[in-house]
Amino acid sequence: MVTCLCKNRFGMLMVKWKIDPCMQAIKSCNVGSLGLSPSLLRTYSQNLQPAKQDVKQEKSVSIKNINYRTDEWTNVTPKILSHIGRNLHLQKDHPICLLKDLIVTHFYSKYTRSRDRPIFAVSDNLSPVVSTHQNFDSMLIPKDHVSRQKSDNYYINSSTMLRAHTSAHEADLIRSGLDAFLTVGDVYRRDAIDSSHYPVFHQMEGVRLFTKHELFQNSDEKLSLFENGVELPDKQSGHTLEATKLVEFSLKKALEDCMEELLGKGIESRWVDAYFPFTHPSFELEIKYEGEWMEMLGCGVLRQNILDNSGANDRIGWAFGLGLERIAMKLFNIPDIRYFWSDREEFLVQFRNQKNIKNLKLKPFLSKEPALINDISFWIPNNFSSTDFYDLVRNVAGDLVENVSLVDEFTHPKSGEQSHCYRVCYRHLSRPLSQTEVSDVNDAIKREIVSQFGVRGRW
Ligand code: FA5
Ligand code: MG
Repeated sequence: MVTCLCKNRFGMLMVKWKIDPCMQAIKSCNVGSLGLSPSLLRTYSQNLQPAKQDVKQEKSVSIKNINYRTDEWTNVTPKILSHIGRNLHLQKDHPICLLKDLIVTHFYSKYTRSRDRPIFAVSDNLSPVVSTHQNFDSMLIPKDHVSRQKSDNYYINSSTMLRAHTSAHEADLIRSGLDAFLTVGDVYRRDAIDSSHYPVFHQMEGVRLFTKHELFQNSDEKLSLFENGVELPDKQSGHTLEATKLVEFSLKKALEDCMEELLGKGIESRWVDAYFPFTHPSFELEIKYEGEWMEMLGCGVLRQNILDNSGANDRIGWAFGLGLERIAMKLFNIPDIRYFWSDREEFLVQFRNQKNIKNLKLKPFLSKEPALINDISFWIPNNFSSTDFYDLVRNVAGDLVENVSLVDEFTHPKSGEQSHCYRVCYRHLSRPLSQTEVSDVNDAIKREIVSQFGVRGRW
């Protein structure tokens, strides 16, 4: 374990305990392997050429029968686009769908108005194709903010993208008049490759707004939601401290109750201060998973500008965004995020027609084959980001790769050229991998590095 300063994708530095990536690579090599379909395995071994991935060389890209023009921002790949429409959160008996239903049922039954009508509205079929305005501007993310980088997102073109979070729908849903809602959907990010990160995953967004009377429960006419104050670490300039504290309490209580309902009373969890451009104060909830703290969700008191811009200027509110895969991993004892995309019957059958979902634990069905590790070093091109390499690896090797970590960086003392060394950890899902087989995949990755990045390898 090492202590380090780390950032969430919205940029705030936080001191956290984090396992060294190198150690993580080695540690996760002991985790059980996954279920790839035999046909997919044949594809890997017979055809090591990556799918044609330069969508931007085409004039347009078609998604759900709609054509979008491409431009210099386009970086979606056919592999990523192939996930659109899978909608794991809508597949009956899929663990992501089961978990979504458990959370929705919890919110439906716990928060009701007269005659048991649920307070929260639920939407789970909004298109993942959104405008950059929805994904960023509507959530007050500045034009030059790091989280907009091409290296972190999948752009269809300069103004359209695959949503990077379900927060992309918040402003629209508030504008439509909703005061309390849950939104579930697939989100897309160029991110790390390891057991808890996948470029496509599922988030649930929750928002609840309060009028003055709802928040203070008509207790004291003198209390108010708003003031003309200054921003402090625990409140926004336009909010009173008492209103903020009540909203924060309501938010944390709602999430703690939900996690307790799902994962049981004894779970080890902790709140960590965080930063998001769209909430203040902001928090993340971490839960112990296999001995390590795993971040499950981000949340906070919504920036008042979002409510003002969406016609809800007389209200104050909270919002959260949680990662369904991470919670499902904890709930069902699923050791690796790639399982969710597995079409192996041994995996899916364990969730089918089950009654006691909350007590369901995945029974290991795969032998623990040893992982094979290969290091790849190359001179990096200008404007290179590690996520360019992660995308390339996913394109060539798919889910055969369990983990990739940057283990060394080197700058040539004379030429100033920089090189990166990545440790790629391979593990087959149902059978041992031979070193020859892995070498073939590894060589295909190297060929692709040279052709895509136009650089020299160091192998
Ligand atoms: C967000 O996406 C914010 N929109 C959440 C939010 C909403 C904050 C509303 C405040 C108010 P973040 O990038 O931390 O935050 O992602 C939220 C959760 O998604 C994480 O806590 C984690 O559970 C999950 N997550 C993030 N990246 C990945 C990934 N690559 N694979 C799987 N799950 C992920
Ligand atoms: Mg986060």
